[in-house]
Amino acid sequence: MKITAARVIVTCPGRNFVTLRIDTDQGLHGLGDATLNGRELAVAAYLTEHVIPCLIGRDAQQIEDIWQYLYRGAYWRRGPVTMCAIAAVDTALWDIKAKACGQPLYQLLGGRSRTGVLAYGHANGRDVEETADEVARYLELGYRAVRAQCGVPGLASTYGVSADKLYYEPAAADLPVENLWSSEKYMDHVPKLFERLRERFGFGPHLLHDVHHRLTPIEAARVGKALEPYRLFWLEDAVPAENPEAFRIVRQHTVTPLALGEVFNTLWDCRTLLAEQLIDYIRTTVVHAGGLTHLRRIADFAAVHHVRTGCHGATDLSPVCMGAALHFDLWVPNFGIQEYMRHTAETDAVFPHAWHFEDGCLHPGEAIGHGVDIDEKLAAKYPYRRAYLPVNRLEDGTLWNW
Ligand code: CS2
Ligand code: MG
Repeated sequence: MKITAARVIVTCPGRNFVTLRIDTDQGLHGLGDATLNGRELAVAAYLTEHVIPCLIGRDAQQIEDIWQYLYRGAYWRRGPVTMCAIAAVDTALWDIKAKACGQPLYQLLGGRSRTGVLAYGHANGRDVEETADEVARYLELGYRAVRAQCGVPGLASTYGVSADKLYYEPAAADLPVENLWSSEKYMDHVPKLFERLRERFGFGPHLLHDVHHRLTPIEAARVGKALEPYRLFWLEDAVPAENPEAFRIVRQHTVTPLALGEVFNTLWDCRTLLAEQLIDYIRTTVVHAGGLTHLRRIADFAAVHHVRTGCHGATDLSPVCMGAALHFDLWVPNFGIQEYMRHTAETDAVFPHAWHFEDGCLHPGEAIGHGVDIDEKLAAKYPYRRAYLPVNRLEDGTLWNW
């Protein structure tokens, strides 16, 4: 089966998405997500200028060889742009292979390992009570796991809190907006949020929280300890992850489960954290970690060290990524949980898909391939619009982690 053509589709139904389509001489096509929030055109160019010319004429069935060719053969390895591009090719080729077999993708990975994919939604509010009301709404929607993010008194904004309650899109059009941050104010406030949530909802629902890279190791240890009475499912991105040794400090001080890795793009980024069991959930996902071929390797290495998966699933990961991730989640033996930030109706119209949400779980469906397609005519109605993620500063102006 030869690759005859490939093209990049950039569309912006409310936010930018980059999709790779690969066509073959047997009339089958596959799709892969190549969206990197705020750097979309970098990946689009990498694919168009440097990857697609090398794909034409290759055997679409040789998924592994093409992965190795694009990774080892590029010389300049790793990094979010390169690995997003490889992920898009890999996902499209798995989509094609499953279609050629007439099977839903999860069957090619090893079949289902569970009845459904436990998902978590995103409750957020300006203050504790509004956040608690949003948690109640997600529980009424059938979620059994809810991430809670709350405004911090004295700060005009903080990560994860938005005007729109069902959709969260941090990227703003044109140039980066600047936010102000105070770790002290945050650390004083966050235990109050979870004390209230457990008081109102008890210990039935899984509660999660995303620190979003903003604390030092000892601060993260302090927050982890302070949250222990509220038994979080996980505390995410407590510390920026370039220095994995930082988590040796956090781990010594708290039994609050730790999640990390949505910004990682290869197994080598995760290796120390997994080998030393410094975390409990690995957040790498299909679009940013080299596709299904590489994500399976990360999951297997994690499984050896009792670490479970918790794939990133924010609005800026397209429905193509979500579709492929759900097939991975249904198969992967050391599954933990899947993030599920809903896409808007505009986005869902551009990307018709087979998955659905029911009883707290996502289900990929039985369509062949990963079950997601793209309406290219509709996609063309939404031209690219430059957008950036925010930039964060401390109150004295010091540039900080967003
Ligand atoms: C967040 C994301 O979903 C999450 O856990 O960390 O919203 C993240 O901020 C965005 O994906 C960045 O593009
Ligand atoms: Mg996160």
